[in-house]
Amino acid sequence: MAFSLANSTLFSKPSIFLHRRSLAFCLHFSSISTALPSDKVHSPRKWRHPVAASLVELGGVKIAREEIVKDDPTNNVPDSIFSKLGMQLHRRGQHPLGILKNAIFDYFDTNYPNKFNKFDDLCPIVSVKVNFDDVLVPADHVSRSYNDTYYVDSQTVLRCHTSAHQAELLREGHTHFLVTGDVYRRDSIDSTHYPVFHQMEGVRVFTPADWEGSDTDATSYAAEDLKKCLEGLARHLFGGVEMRWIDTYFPFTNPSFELEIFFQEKWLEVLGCGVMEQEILKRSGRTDNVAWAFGLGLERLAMVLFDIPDIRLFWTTDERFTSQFSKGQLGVKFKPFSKYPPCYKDMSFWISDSFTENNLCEVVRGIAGDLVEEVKLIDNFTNKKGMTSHCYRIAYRSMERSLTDEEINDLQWKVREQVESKLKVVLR
Ligand code: FA5
Ligand code: MG
Repeated sequence: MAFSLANSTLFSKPSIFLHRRSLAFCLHFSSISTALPSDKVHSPRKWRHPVAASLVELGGVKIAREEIVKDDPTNNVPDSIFSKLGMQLHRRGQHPLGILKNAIFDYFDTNYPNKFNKFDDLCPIVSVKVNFDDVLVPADHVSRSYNDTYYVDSQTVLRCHTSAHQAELLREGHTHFLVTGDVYRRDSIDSTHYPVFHQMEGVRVFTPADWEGSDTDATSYAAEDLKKCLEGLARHLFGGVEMRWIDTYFPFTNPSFELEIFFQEKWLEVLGCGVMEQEILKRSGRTDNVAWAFGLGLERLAMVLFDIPDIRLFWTTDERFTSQFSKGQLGVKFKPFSKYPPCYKDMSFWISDSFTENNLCEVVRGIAGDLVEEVKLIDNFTNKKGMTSHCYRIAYRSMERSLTDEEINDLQWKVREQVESKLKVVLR
């Protein structure tokens, strides 16, 4: 199940919380950043099992694989995730995410000249405190669980949202800022969810002078300004597009909203936002102020903007994809290269109490990498003895080539083996 920071309770608690020294190397802001070259390997083997580098450079700091991927119960970061650290797709001017980021910057630069400070290389390895506590995420919130978040150790996570930087930047005195970065979540597998994606956070602080002239209260003033700003951004990016506001809940904003855009015959959630909880402002020494904040899902917006049908495509180095985009070109529509056939494999098993869909997806991704297109629950029943059976359908499909039966059977056998041994389920 995809978690959203809108959810409010913890369904599965992590079993062990050892207290260990947390990583200090990256918990400050970085200023230099080097995007690692993505591997240009096209052979099926490499595509399926990306070989993780042993070192990544984040903000000028070199971090060894052993610091991030550990055989330790307080760590749940797999190699496939480590290999994405430092890629910084949002900093590549020719990449759809970089093009989109720059278009959003243009909007803010035009409408609020010299107002918004921009940060796009803050380190994604952050403390539990800044990722959750500082933005008032309750102790029992589902997003804190090991099922939903990648923990480096019990006090350190791969940020699950760019909101992790809100409080720190406010404390440093920033009142208008945009933070772009890669974020990490254990999540379900389908065309709009990926365990690494990119967000842009926006925050604007108002002082009493801003709203006192209007005939509304501070909160309504900020909420109205927020919606106006984001609707303007949507018009800037899309021209005309069908969209709607949904009321929702976030621990860090009140009121809170989500914006949805109609895409591929469905409503697609592209951002969360709201009026910042007063407590966050108070703790940063801004008792008399109000603020709005938003968090955009860059892949989701880019999918609509460029007509990109599958979120995995953002990570491909296939030139048939990358050559279709160029710096500053917003209006381009992606032309799919030939679509290769999917192959479906069903798998039924009796679940155990500790079974979760995110754990299943992690196992499947670990084996099939980006060859897995979707993992979907298609049947679910409980028998008279109280045993629950799940049937999942796994869709395998490469975006770059046809897969052979042998290759898929091989993957599926490995999945079955690991699902049984790692997830403690009984295959039927
Ligand atoms: C948040 O992450 C909040 N921090 C957003 C926010 C910021 C709200 C500031 C209020 C104030 P949420 O979990 O809904 O909210 O994610 C925000 C956006 O990220 C979603 O709307 C969606 O566009 C994108 N997103 C979420 N999960 C995924 C995923 N697995 N893959 C791709 N995009 C995703
Ligand atoms: Mg959401």
